[in-house]
Amino acid sequence: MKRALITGVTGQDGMYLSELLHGKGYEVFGLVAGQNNPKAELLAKSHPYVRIVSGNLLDLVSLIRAVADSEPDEVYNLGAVSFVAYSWQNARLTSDVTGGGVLNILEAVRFYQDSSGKAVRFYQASSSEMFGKVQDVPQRESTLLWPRSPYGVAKVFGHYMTINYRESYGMHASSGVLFNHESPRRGPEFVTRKVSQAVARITLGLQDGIALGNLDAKRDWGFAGDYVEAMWLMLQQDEADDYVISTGETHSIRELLTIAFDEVGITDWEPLVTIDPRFMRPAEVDLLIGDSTKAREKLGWKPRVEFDELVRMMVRSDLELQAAAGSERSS
Ligand code: F7E
Repeated sequence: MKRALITGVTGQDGMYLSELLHGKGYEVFGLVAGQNNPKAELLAKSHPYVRIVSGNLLDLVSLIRAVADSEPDEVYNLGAVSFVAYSWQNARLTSDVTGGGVLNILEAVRFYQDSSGKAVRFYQASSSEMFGKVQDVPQRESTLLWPRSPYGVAKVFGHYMTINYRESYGMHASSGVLFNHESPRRGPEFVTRKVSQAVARITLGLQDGIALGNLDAKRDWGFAGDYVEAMWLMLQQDEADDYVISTGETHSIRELLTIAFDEVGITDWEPLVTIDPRFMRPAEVDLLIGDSTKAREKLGWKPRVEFDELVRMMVRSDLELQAAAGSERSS
């Protein structure tokens, strides 16, 4: 039975990856930070097979212990401060966790490999945010990185550190440059879920409208369930490498709104949306569209869920959640 340790296990990707690995017969360990963390309690209920290990990406000693205790064959580093807008207000913390945390977990893995003699395969969750002010369209593995947020800068650090550990120590360390990936489990601070939740609440008469920032930004949005499969495939290759994971399609926030409102039969959505400068970013990433040819050819990976289907799935899920919360409120 293979063993995997996942950091960021309580997040959207951590949950999908746990399910995938559990389905493949892995023993899954999940790193959870903090004392009495409510997310750990929720995870224990929804994913009882995940063995929770206490540790924090900021605390190298805790990581050394977590890796030694879980004796992993594979380590997936998904933990990060991941909300781009928040990273300007918390630039130091974002740099430490999202950037420095990668160095800490790499060191913990290297220490474990050296002391136990067991080879460990490592996955780093890199991000399309690293492309920032894009230097190629579409973006691929060789595209020059030009991050536009403290989050993007921190991810670049982690990305190159992963490559450096591969080249310096021969570690099987791969970096997945994942473009935006969403699902009904996405946090409500991200734009897709913010929209799907608002559309559901507007439909049920719980909210009048939605305040957003830049409606013209374009993203390459895929389904998180498809993307965790790419993470696993990277670690099954003989050679570690870096891969762009994307759909190859780009859509604006306006298109997202059109589909989300269409799902509930609203075609004229403009009166329901206000532009609020609070949601504008100090520097925007205007256009992301990825070229995942390498992953398709070498990993045999391809996305299954289309953008239209993804948005509708999220709206339907939020309608159910909001309706269930409503009936609880009235009972
Ligand atoms: O923003 C625009 C916003 O916060 C998408 C993270 O998973 O993907 C994600 O980063 C776009 C931006 O995701 C609102 O300005 C407009 O252009 O959903 P988001 P993100 O910043 O692209 C990458 C790959 C990651 O690695 C990150 O961890 O939508 N936008 N109005 C808005 N965005 C938000 N959140 N809220 C708004 O009201």
